[in-house]
Amino acid sequence: MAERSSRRTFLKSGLAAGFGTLASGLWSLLGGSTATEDKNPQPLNVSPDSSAVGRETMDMITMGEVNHQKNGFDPHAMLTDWDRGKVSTLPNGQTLREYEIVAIDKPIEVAPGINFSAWTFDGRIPGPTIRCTEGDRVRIKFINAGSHPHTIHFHGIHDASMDGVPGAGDGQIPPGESTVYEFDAEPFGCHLYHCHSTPLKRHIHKGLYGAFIVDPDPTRHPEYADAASSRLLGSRENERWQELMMVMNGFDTNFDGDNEIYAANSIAFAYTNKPIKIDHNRPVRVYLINATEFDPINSFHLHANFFDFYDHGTTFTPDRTTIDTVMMCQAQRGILEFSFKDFELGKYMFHAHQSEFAELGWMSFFEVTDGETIA
Ligand SMILES: [Cu+2]
Repeated sequence: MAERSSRRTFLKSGLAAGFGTLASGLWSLLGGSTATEDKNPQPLNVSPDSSAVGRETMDMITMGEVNHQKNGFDPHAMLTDWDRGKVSTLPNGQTLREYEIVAIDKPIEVAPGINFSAWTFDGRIPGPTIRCTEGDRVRIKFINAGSHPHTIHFHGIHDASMDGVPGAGDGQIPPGESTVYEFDAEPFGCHLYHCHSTPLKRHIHKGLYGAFIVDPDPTRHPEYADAASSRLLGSRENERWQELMMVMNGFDTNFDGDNEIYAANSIAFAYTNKPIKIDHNRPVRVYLINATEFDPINSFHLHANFFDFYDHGTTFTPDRTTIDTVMMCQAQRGILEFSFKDFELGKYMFHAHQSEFAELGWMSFFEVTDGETIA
């Protein structure tokens, strides 16, 4: 109860102080009453007629806009900005992908008016979405321009010296220094990377994580060639898919060891304020990763539709079929596949099905269209 009341106290004090403008009507959405009924005890400091997004939407989200330009990244662009690295071919014929990632301390506006003193990879949370193909050589120069020692630990198969943890290889990289991590990309799947400096939970919750996606090489999987090709970025079979990257995360904005803001890709209600356009003619594939600190699990729930789920993305046949909710511990991830073919066009909600997380920012919409898409 102490945790819960501290989060609510944060919201109420934020509203009172005027720096936070979180509306709280989502309780009503999930609980079946409306925000303006007397029985709803939550504060609501908004004028119902003042928003372009409509009263029902406004009742459950923050007011105002995050300055994405100042943040230096846009949560919509982030859905599809695969970083392929600098590509060349090694003498043995292997594809080499080279990256340079810089750790930078930087304030990030995670909800309108709420700035979080983040530690970032390349000035963004999540960091760059590294996307390569199974068997590629990946070489990452890591420069620590931050104020604390950091590492990059990749989830994947690699040598001990490349693991990016204290006590192995170069260990923690002090401010002003750099190192190189190099390995073959395997196994194929939906993975992540994150800082592994101590104290670990501080370094992760500050924002030092990102997606590491390894597409399967179809020539290695002749028995699943079609499925493998459909995941291989740039292939003809992949073109029809609408692929999106989402990292579920949270932010402890008042240093109480608990999150006050939740989101997919960091910015509270970004995909409610501006729904993600999806073409109903093409299937959707979401690379979903849980990087949430402090809370044991996070989850993804899709409305009015169901999806297939590939845990860790390391298989060609789904682990679970026809589900509408998946839960994940920290660092768990997977691939979701679904389609809105033959569905009514319109807005379809998706969010954490921990209602509290949804109320605090992890609430989103797909806008299903006839031809318009973000991907
Ligand atoms: Cu760190």
